[in-house]
Amino acid sequence: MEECKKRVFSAIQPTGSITIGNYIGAVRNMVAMQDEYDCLYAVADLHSLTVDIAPAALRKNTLELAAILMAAGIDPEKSVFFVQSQVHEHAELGWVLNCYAQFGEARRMTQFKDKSAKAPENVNVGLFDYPVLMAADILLYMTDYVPVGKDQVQHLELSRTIAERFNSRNSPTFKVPEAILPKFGQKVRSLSDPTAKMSKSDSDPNGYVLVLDRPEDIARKFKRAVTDSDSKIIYAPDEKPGISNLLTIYSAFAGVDMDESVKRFEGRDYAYLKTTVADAVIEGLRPIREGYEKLMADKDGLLKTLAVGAEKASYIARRTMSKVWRKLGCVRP
Ligand code: ATP
Ligand code: LTN
Repeated sequence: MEECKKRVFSAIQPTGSITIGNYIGAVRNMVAMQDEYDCLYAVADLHSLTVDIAPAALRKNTLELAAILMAAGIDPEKSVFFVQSQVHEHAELGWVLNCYAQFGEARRMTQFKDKSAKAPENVNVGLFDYPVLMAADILLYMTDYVPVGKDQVQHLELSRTIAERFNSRNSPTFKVPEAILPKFGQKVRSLSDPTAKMSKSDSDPNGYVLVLDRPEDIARKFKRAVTDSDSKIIYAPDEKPGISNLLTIYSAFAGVDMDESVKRFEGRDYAYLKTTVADAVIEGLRPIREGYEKLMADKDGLLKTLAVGAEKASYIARRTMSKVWRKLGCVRP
């Protein structure tokens, strides 16, 4: 009998184009897990509605992100790959789980505090509720593992709390999921402020490198990267966050471990480090850019692939929801 594979779910919101932080922190693990696990991956467009995004931008970003993820190695033949809003059960379970999340728990989420401080003019209820919808995404598929970067760990903890609460108030229904973090690169830092996370919503575009950035822009951003005053190239995230960040990015793109990275830069200066890291990133991103262009040239094909994915995801989602409605006492024919 074939052993039942563990299930993996993750999603990325199409709020903007993805950075090498997203790539190193989440996408690489998502790609790597496809061979061993039963994976479902989504473009989380409902989550993007929590920011003020124009319809044309959401449409464009959704297709663009889907193409980037596929070009980066998410394979719709191996994994179920879809757009979140095409599977209506996400919103339905989101509502149900609202009633299993406490106001005080959601209020403690640091992402909510950060994002509401950054955009005080639009602190909508969706922004507050964001982690509950994320819990719905995960629990809907009886997920075992969730590959994410470090900033999502607190949300994962809330998903676990919600699952446990539902299971104990009703009866065992949901799997209690676990976060999977990469060995290194859990928090890739901004190139212009290495104390902060690299983030695509940073107001300073020199802080992040986008997967689709042009080679000359990548080279320029690394050249300007903030380092520190001495000239030692060692991995010491607390004392030398800028240099350690460059080494982390290098390790990820050159495909070598940290010891090997540090060895390669022994006796070299910062200028050499910056150009070598930039070259590795440019080379590593080249096939993704090329794959992306090809996929975007056939938008109908892309839409069809996503529709097939949504159909497969719906099959699992429907079964979970019929269990949930029954357990809750919502009457069904
Ligand atoms: P925003 O800047 O709009 O908050 P973001 O760049 O943080 O967005 P998300 O869509 O929130 O990106 O994140 C997608 C995935 O990438 C998540 O799993 C997240 O943990 C991971 N991630 C985001 N930024 C980083 C980073 N700097 N280092 C490592 N992982 C990251
Ligand atoms: N909130 C996540 C995106 C996301 C997600 C998920 C990640 C939405 N639903 C479910 C893992 C599992 C983010 O990275 N900003």
